[in-house]
Amino acid sequence: MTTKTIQLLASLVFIGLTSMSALQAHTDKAHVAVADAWVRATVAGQKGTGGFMKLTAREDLRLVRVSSPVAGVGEVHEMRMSANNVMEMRPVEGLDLPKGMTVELKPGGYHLMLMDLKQRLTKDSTVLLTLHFKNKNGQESKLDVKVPVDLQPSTGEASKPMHQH
Ligand SMILES: [Cu+2]
Repeated sequence: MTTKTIQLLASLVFIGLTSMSALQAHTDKAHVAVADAWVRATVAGQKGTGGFMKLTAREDLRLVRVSSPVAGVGEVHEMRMSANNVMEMRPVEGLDLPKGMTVELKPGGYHLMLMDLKQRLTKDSTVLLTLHFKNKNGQESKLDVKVPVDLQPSTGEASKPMHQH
């Protein structure tokens, strides 16, 4: 290998590293804090389920989409009473996350909808969710979160003894 090739390789590695750190800055976890996240477990053959969590953004953001390796489609949904008093859910264009305010996604309210599931989600497994945000200038950012699969919110249930004799 000539010195020139080595120099070229070195600069390629350098470019690779800088573009990688740029990517990390783009997916900066500090932008949004995630708490109490869970995804509802499914039974065999079930094609859709919900994801729930508390989100606190450190700048005005809008949650626009969710994606996951386990789901073909991910949307932000709202659940509300229809004109004829039936609870129905439907996709929304986005969910506003005002700076510093904790927004709760929960059963019966806003939630993440995972559809076209590629596998069964069993309790105590984990799914990777990528949350997609837009800021006021339309710039997109995303955040990866590993979320436990459960039958119900883990809060409050956590203190229950695991083994009873
Ligand atoms: Cu839904």
